[in-house]
Amino acid sequence: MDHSRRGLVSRVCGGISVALAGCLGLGGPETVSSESLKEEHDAVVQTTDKNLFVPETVTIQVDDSVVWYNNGDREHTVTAYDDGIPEEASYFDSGDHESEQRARNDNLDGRLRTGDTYSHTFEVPGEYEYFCIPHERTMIGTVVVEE
Ligand SMILES: [Cu+2]
Repeated sequence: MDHSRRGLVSRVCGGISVALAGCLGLGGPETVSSESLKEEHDAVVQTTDKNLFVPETVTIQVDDSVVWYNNGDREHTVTAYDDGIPEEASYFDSGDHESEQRARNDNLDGRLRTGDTYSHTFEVPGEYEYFCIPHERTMIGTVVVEE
C-alpha cells in the first residue's frame, strides 16, 4: 500500500506547477487508500474495466461528498453534463474544467488511472448526470442530492 501510494504521488508530483496544485489538494485527482474512502465520503462509485460506474446511481444529502475510485486498469473520467445538473450548481469534472466542452476538448486532463480517486461535494439539491469521456456509450451515472 505504501509502495503504490508513493509511486502514484511521485508520478503526480514529479513535475511541474500543475502537478503541484494537485498535490496541495487544489484540484485534480487525489490519492487515498481504498479502505479510507468509505469513512471519508458519503458515497463511493467505482469506475470499472467493464466501462461502468458502479453503482450507476447514488443518493446523498446536501453537503455530502461522493468519491469515484478507479480500481481497474482502464482510464476513465468523471465529467458532468452542462445541462444535466441543477441551474445553481457549479460545474464539476475530474479535470477541474469549467464546462463540459472544455472537458471534452481537453480530455486527457482528469483521467483517473488505476488507484486514482476524484471527489466532489454537492451543495445544491437536485439530480446530476455525468459520464466518462472515452466511454460515454456505457458510462453514464447519476447523483441524486436530497435536501
Ligand atoms: Cu470510462
